[in-house]
This record gives sequence, C-alpha cells and structure tokens, in this order.
Amino acid sequence: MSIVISAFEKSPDGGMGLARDTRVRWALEEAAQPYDVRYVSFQAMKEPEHLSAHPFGQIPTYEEDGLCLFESGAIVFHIAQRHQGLLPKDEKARARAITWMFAALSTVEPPILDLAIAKFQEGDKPWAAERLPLVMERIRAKFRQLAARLGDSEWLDGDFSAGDLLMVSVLLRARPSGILAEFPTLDAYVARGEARPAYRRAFAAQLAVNAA
Ligand code: GTB
Repeated sequence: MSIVISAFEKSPDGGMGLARDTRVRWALEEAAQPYDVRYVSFQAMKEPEHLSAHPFGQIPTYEEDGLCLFESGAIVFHIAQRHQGLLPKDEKARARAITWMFAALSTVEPPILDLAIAKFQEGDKPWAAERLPLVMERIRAKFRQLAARLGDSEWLDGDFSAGDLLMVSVLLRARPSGILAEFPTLDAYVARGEARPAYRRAFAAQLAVNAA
C-alpha cells in the first residue's frame, strides 16, 4: 500500500524546506520508502476533507493502508520504528535516540517558534521591539546547552538517528534569524544533516513544487 503525505500547495518559504513536510520526506528518503504527496491550499486545509485527516487543519499528514497520522514527530517516529536506519537496534541507544526526538520538538523547537510568532504575528504590537531580544536570548540559551552536549561529535548520540533528523530540521528554522551562524558547531552539524543524500532528495522534492 502506498504512502501519501500532505504538504503545502505552495509553501510560504518559497522552497527553503522549512515547512514540516520536509522532515517527513527526509525520514521517508532515509528509510528508502516511496511516497506520494497530496498538496493542499491554506483554504483546503480548513475544510472537512483535510480536517478528517488533521484535526488542527495543518500539514503534514501521513496516510498508509487505512492508517492516518498527523504531527510530524509522530510520523517520523512511525517511519523510524518500521524501517531500518533511523533508530538503533540496541534498546538503550534506541531510548536515547527517542529522547533526542522529544528534545528537538519539545525543548529546542518552542523558542524558535516563538521567534517566528514574535516577528510575523506580533511584530506590529507596541511591545514587540522590547520582547524580540528576550525571545532571541532564549534560543541562544538552548543553543549554548545543545552545542555543549554535541561538542565535536558528528551526531548527538553515536550514529545518525531520527533524533538528529528532527534536531537538524528544527535548527534549520533558526537559520534565517542569523542565530544558528553564531554557533559554529551547530551550524556544521546542520550542514552535515543537509549533506546527507536522503536530505538532499527530500529538499529537492519540496523545492520542485515551492520554488517561486
Ligand atoms: N506540531 C505540528 C507538527 O509538527 O506537525 C505543527 C504542524 C504545523 O505547524 N504545520 C504548519 C501548517 O500547516 C506548516 S509547518 N500551517 C498552516 C496553518 O496552521 O494554517 C510550519 C511552517 C510554516 C511556514 C514556514 N515558512 O514559511 O517558513 C515554516 C514552517
């Protein structure tokens, strides 16, 4: 049964690969699983057909053989559990890799999302200029700690895993702000992720539909 994911009909990032279908595409490429894409407009996302797949009217979703999933982290986890290459076989190493998946999504991503909200949704508020440096500093605090843990290692815990896939995907969203470049070891870590053939295929696939 074929896998169908959903993605923006046209991503607002114009093909930078920052929308969350890219991380799902990447996981599917790492797992060597073919997939199709159902492209949805912003309007269609809020209509009953898409809402039956995604209760919050967002992308990405994942459909296969009567199973319908939403939440990029849950989708990547599902792919990683079912196919080789994204989670270690050793039980303890696997638990640590899963821990990094959660760390990416629930510790590192939230302050990065706050920055997008501060800039694009609250940028016109009278207090926006005062809040922005605080939001940026909260990202730097997390990046300092992450960089300290990563050190000079290639990946977060041994071989590349779904934990790295999600962490790199999350860090990429901080690149346009310039904060990622302030942390050369994290910048290099992200570049290693981007250099993986599976990432390059995923990036190219989304670029093909999103390039302006
Ligand atoms: N927690 C969910 C997950 O991880 O899957 C969040 C899903 C989500 O935020 N989806 C966004 C969406 O559907 C797209 S990825 N938004 C439409 C809506 O809510 O109506 C977020 C995103 C959007 C745009 C850019 N960009 O332009 O750079 C980057 C990321």
